[in-house]
Amino acid sequence: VTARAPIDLAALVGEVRGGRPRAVGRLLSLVENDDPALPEVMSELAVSTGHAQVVGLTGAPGVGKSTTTAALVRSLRAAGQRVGVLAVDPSSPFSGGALLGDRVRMQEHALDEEVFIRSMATRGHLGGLAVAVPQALRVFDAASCDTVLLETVGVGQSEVEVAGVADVTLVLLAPGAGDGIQAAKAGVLEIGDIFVVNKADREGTQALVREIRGMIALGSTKAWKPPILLTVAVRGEGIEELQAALEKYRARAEETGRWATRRLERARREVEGLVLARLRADLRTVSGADLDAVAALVRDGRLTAHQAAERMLTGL
Ligand SMILES: Nc1nc2c(ncn2[C@@H]2O[C@H](COP(=O)(O)OP(=O)(O)OP(=O)(O)O)[C@@H](O)[C@H]2O)c(=O)[nH]1
Ligand SMILES: [Mg+2]
Repeated sequence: VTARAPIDLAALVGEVRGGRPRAVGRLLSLVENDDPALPEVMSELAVSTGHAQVVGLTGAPGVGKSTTTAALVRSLRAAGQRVGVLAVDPSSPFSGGALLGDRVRMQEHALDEEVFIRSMATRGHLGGLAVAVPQALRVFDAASCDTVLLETVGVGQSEVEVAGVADVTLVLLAPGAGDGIQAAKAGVLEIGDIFVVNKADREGTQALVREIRGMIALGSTKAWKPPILLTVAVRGEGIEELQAALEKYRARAEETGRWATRRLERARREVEGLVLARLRADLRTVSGADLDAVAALVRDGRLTAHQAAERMLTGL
């Protein structure tokens, strides 16, 4: 076993605060690999965080999330913002692969020192997405990003989970085969703070807008009525309006307390994730009971699973 070169944490954190892209990348790798130095790193970073608005983008495959992300980066940069982009792939154990296409799309921003782009895989991460993503977001935040765009890659319930770590969630839909409301997975429509009908250059846009409007009306008890915006992301159309909607959302949410409530919920989930990960890792040592031995008793019908769980938790 070769010893890892010691990391000069103070220097690294200092460089991240200064917005040095390489340092940001290095710290994100520590997050992704669940490095033992993370607790210390995070405590160093803590004072520099809390500023960035985290914007989650979700929607069916091919609806235009990456194109919209790239267009938003352009528009936010024009407004002088520093921007982070985090593409999360919860289904893949390593970075790269599926995200390659997105990297090409992001190429125009690749040399911009005020844009940080990172793709991250969370499968196999201790504590999973609920722990890894908030920590990564904190790194962008500490690097003085004003906005962090969070795109989910892959499929599954993870979309909803990722939305849970964002300050505001954009649900993207598009007219045409397979991109409309019926294509949205269960639970995704409920999490939309802002609806974006992308590919508004296509036929069926107005019908889709009516459909979304009808659906929003059903949940009209909400304090915030989600607006519906039209975009043609490939041409950058409607993106300034989308940026304005994000600003409006933040102002409103800060006013009503929704902002703070969401961040509380996010912190709660993150702490819970860390606790559960620790419990899982410590399971054998916490009670002194041996999981394998207990499992054998369950297999042989000498303990019920409930009794076994009790034994694991209490040692009795
Ligand atoms: N006509 C039209 N095509 C668009 C628009 N926006 C994006 N597209 C095209 O739709 C395709 C998919 O766009 P992406 O941005 O990769 O979609 P995505 O949601 O990120 O896709 P996944 O990451 O694979 O889920 C690309 O070929 C885009 O060029 C638009 O406004 N109008
Ligand atoms: Mg994409």
